[in-house]
Amino acid sequence: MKKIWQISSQINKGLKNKFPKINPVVLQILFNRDIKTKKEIEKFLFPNYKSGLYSPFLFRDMKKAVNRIVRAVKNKERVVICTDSDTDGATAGALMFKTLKKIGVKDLDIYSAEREKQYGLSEEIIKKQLDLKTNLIITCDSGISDYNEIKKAQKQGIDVIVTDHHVEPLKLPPAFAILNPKVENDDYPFKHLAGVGVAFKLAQALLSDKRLKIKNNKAIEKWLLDLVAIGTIVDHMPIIDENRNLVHFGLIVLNQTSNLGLRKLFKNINLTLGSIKGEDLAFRVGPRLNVPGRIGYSNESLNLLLDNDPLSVDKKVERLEMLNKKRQDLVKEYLKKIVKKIGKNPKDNILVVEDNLESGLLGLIAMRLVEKYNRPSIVLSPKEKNVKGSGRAAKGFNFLQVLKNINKEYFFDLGGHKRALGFTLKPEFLKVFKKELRKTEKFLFKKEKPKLKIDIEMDLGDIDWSLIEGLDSLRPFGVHNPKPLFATKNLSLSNFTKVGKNGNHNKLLVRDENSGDFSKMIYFSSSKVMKDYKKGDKVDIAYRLGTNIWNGQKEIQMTVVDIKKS
Ligand SMILES: [Mn+2]
Repeated sequence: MKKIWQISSQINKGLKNKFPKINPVVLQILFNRDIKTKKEIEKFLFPNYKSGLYSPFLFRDMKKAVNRIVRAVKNKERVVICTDSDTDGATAGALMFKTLKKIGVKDLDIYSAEREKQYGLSEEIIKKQLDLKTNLIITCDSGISDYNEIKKAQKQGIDVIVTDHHVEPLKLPPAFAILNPKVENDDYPFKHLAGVGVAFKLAQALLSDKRLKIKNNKAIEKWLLDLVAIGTIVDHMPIIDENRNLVHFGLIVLNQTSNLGLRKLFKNINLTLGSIKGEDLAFRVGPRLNVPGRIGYSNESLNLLLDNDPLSVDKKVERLEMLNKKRQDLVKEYLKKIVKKIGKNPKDNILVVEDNLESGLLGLIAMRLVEKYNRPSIVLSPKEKNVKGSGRAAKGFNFLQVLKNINKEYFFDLGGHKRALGFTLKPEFLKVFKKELRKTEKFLFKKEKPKLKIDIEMDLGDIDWSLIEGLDSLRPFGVHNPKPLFATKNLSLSNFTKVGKNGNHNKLLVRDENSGDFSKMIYFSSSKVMKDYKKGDKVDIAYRLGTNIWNGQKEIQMTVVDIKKS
């Protein structure tokens, strides 16, 4: 699909003169990210652990939660953690488990929610905890929507502390305490913490509690940050404000982590401690830690993060690798089948696909359909007792508006935001749901070409090591702080050759006519695109900058993102 390039408007000379020490390209990128004043720029370029984190006691119920947990330690109560099965849930659960152990909770257990059944707490778990005489349940990355289960627990004498970051439901659960920055009457100043971020704030408060007399509490706190970095990036939280500081310091900790599960997982996918970046977490580590929640057992990633036995850790890492491969194969196979069914140019504005699919993969498949067909997509998997569904859309579309026109009685559960939906339908309403969905699409859908946001147009001669260093100061990249994208126009395509095992990639040699500079670029998965080009063509290229080690030599690597004829 051809993309429209949107090049950010250029900053003026006055601004460049105001910040003479900052590379003007870096300044332009900061400006594009809406970081404009001296104070904002300094805060962004120089993460600070002390001033960059808010006090955990800004959460409305933090004091209450801490007091309750301190009491549980003193009275040797039984405490149970309930968490979600994805990466955010697993890291949050592991972080909370380690913290509670450190502060002296002896009778401690932990559960991951079975996604197949439902998110968060279940009646089953509550019943079991009553039998086991549990006194306190702490939820991680979940709980805010579990009104009935929490009511039941509280009624029968189990206190529940909810730590979550999902949107406030219509009715807040009657929990003992709720820690969730998204809850409206909570004044916590930063709204975009991950589930693991909220768990970390509780850990911070607990470890600093005078009554618990924790030695080296600040060091213990910092060693938890590897988990925070992973959960925050993989859960697609905006890497701004407090998250930027947590992830910045989290990556420093992670690159010297003592967590055996992480060390072996990294090693298995050729990530070297000392050089692991945010992108590695997003694209390499994340899929592997997410996969058990999709097609394996819900607690597998959590167990890996808590395991200290080398032999069993090896087995767990191998199993994640196997599951990840299986996940890739399944998605490929499903997509092939679906694409065959709906053809090349479907007439529907919102794609609705229905098939007997693994429910943990629906979101991934919907996302691929959005990429392929450039329209909102909903994937349904009808089973006898329920119909699992997942929707994805590109920027500019709003599922929440779609939902306004659909009866909520059709659903067992429903959650999501503008561009992503997850739900479970009651099977008897499947037909009418699809019908009502069709009615909404007419007035909601604007077909637009996908856009590519480009930070700055440059000459090839502008690229040097000082720029690469400047770009590194913008790390960690992630949501709301994407890896910078550059464009150079009117290049001569001097040569290009197929590379890679199957010749899928291309190596390009281009020449800047103005300066006479030559540059090599790599263009992944480009065998189809490059068929339309020949040597000598005039081209515009959008690319990213990074580094690569080649024969022991560090070199600047330019990675093509898009190419056009000039
Ligand atoms: Mn989460």
